[in-house]
Amino acid sequence: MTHSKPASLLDRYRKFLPVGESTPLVTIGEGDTPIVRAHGLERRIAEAEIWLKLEGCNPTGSFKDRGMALAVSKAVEDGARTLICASTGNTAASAAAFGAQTSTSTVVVIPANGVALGKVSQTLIYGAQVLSVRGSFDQGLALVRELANLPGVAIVNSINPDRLAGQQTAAFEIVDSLGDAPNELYIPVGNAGNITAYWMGFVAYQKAGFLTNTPVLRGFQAAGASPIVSGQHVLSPETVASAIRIGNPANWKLAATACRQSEGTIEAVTDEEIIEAYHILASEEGVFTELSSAAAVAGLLKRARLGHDVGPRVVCVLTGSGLKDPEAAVRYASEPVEIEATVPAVAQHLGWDGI
Ligand code: AN7
Repeated sequence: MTHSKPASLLDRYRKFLPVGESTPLVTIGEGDTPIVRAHGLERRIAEAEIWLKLEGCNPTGSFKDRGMALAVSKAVEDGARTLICASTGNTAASAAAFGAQTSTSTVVVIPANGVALGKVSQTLIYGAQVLSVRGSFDQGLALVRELANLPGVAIVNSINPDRLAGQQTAAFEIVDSLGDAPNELYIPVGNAGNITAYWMGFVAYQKAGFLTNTPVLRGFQAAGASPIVSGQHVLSPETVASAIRIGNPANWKLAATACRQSEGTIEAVTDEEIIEAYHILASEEGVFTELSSAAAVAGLLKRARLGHDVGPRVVCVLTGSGLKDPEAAVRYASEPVEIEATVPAVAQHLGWDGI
């Protein structure tokens, strides 16, 4: 029996992407992530059909692998010797994985405080050079923009248009799965690349005749890191959602335009609301997502609670895996209980009679 090699993400959607005959289609197995019905959320928001796009199921545990596949394919095509990025963690891990796979050296700049442990450890084990700078993500990105001018260095942050082009594929997959676009798309916003890419993807698919109406974009920043909501840079962004602790988003203008064209909104959710949504996703949906991803669901619950019309069909983009940040889970969940390894001890602890 012969098996044909399944097409990679970039190959599947190549006619929508800037790839040519000579572009090596690098892949680590990204894309084709599950989309599941959110029955727990639907019990809370009766009027809506709610879906979760599980981007944490990408190989490095976040949505970044989609755009990184294209950015690194193009960088390799152009002869880059070094990949460089600033990151709150997920971009770093993804760049490092693709760097390893293509034998390209990878340099990542992370803020010294507050990158989740799982992201740092992944990035290190893939073999990247990790530079922890005394400063914010925004300062790291300013530094990386300067270094990217050196010959042979490719910047793989979302200011690289190939990142956005590759990330459009998530929008394509949602339409392919549901048969049309949802009415609303709920998504966390940090550097504002992903929301921009989804919009590009929906618009491209509409032009191709694959969907009837583009969705309304509902982007959410953490309240302590919400420059797009306030209209002002945030010098010292603060939130438990470390991935979106960003005070001056690189794609601010593009995201604002996308949002306006979709007749959508970018709003803020508090850390308390994010943690509540994080718990609900885990305990009512069986989906362990990272805090930043939970911001989208916090936004959905908030809009419903405030009496806004939601739906009728909604997709929430869960951008990263909860396993990235085990310390958060331990902090916000209850501790394990230590007992003797006997049946009576178990029965006593659980309050089971008659054992
Ligand atoms: C889980 O890794 O900026 O609005 O350097 O890791 O496209 O920035 C991560 C961002 C949402 C926000 N969810 O996406 C980085 C980085 C998760 C993330 C976002 C990020 P953008």
